Amino acid sequence: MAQVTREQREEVIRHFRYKGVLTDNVPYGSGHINDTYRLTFEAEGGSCIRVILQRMNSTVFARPVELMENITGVTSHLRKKIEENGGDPERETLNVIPASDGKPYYQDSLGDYWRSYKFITDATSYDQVEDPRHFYQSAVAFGNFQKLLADYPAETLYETIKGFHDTKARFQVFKEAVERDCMNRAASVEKEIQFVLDREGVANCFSEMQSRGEIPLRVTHNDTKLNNIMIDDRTGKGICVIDLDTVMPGLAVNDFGDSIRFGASTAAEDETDLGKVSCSMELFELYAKGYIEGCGGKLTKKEIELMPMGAKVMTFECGMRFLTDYLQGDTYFKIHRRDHNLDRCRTQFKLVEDMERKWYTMKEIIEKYNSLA
Ligand code: ADP
Ligand code: GN1
Ligand code: MG
Repeated sequence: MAQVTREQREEVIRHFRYKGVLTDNVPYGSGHINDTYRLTFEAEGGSCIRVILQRMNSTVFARPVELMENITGVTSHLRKKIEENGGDPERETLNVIPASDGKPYYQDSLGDYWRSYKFITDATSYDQVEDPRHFYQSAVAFGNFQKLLADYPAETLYETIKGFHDTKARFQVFKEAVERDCMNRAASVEKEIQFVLDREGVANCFSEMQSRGEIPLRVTHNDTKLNNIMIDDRTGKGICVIDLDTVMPGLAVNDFGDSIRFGASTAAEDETDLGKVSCSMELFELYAKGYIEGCGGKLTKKEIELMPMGAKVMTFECGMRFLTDYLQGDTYFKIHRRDHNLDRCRTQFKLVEDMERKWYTMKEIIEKYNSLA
C-alpha cells in the first residue's frame, strides 16, 4: 500500500467527530499489518483525550466493510457479557468510534478505509515478556475471550482472510512461491526452504484431525500475540484483547500456539542473534496454566493434549509465512530493514527446532494439567 500522507490523515480526522483541539498525532505500536496512529486532543478544561486511528490494510483485508461488521458484532457481544459480569466495557473491550456519518469506518478520497477506537489508557501492549506474571495474565485473558465468545453465532462472521490458519494450504502457497522465485532469492535460502519441505506432516496434521472430527471449530481470535493484549499498568491483568481483525471460526490450539511462539520465546520475533532464541519451558507452562484456567473448562481433553502441537504448528506456519513473503518480495508483512522477513523466519525455525528438542518436556507439562482439568 502507498504511504499515508499528511493530507490524507487530515482529511480522515475531519470525518470523525472528535472533540477538542488536536495536539498530537503520531504513528503508534508495532503491528505488522495496519497503519496505526495515536491522536491526542485537548478538551475543554484542559483534559486529554486519546484515540487510535487506523488505516486498514486493503492488501490483507479485501473487504473492510465486512471486517468492520465482524468487529461491531463481536464487540457488542463482549460489551453485553462484560456488563453482565460487572466489568468496565469502556476498558475491557475495543470501542469503535463511528465516523461523522455514523458508519464504523470512513473511506477517504483515495479509496482507503479507516477506523477509530477509544484509546485504552493506563495499559501497555508488550512486544516481549518483561514480567512472567503479565504473560500468565495474558493467557487468562485470551482464554476468557474464547469463553465469552463460545455462544457467538459463528455463521454470522465473515471469513476476513480465507484459510487464515489452513497450514496445509499455506504449505502449497509456499511451494509455488519457491517455484516462481520472482525475486531470485530462493538460492540464498536453500536451508530454510528445506526446513519447510522436511515438515509437510506438521503442515497437514490439524487439517487431518479436523476432517476426522477430532477437534472442534470455535470462534477464536487467530492472532494471539502478546502485543495484541493490553496489560493494565496498575493491576498487571490482561485488561483487553485487541486486534480483532481475524476473529473467525478457528482452533483453540492455534490460539494457544500463536501466543507461545511469540511470548514464550526468549528473544524478539526479529532477533538476528539466533543464540538468544529459545522456547522457555517456564513461560510455556505458565501460559498453558493460564489459558486452561481462562477457558473455564470449555476445552476438551484432546484440545489440551494437542497444545504442544499447536505451539509447533503455529510457529512453523508463521516462519513459513515470513519466508513466503520474503520470496514474494515483502508484500504482506511490513518490513523495516532489508531481509527483515528472513530474520523473522529464522527465529521461528529456531523455535521449532527447540520445541522439537523439548517435545517430551512440553508433553509432560501438558499431561500434568490435563489430568487436573
Ligand atoms: P496490527 O493489526 O497492525 O497489529 P493493532 O490493531 O494490533 O494493529 O494495533 C497496533 C498497536 O496499536 C497495538 O499493538 C497496540 O499497541 C496499539 N493499540 C491498538 N488499539 C489500541 C487501543 N484501543 N488502545 C490503546 N492502544 C491500542
Ligand atoms: C501479524 O497484525 P499483527 O502484527 O498483530 C499477522 C499474524 C502474524 C503476526 C506475526 C492479519 O499480526 O498472523 O502471526 O503478524 N496478522 C495478519 O508477528 O496476518
Ligand atoms: Mg496487532
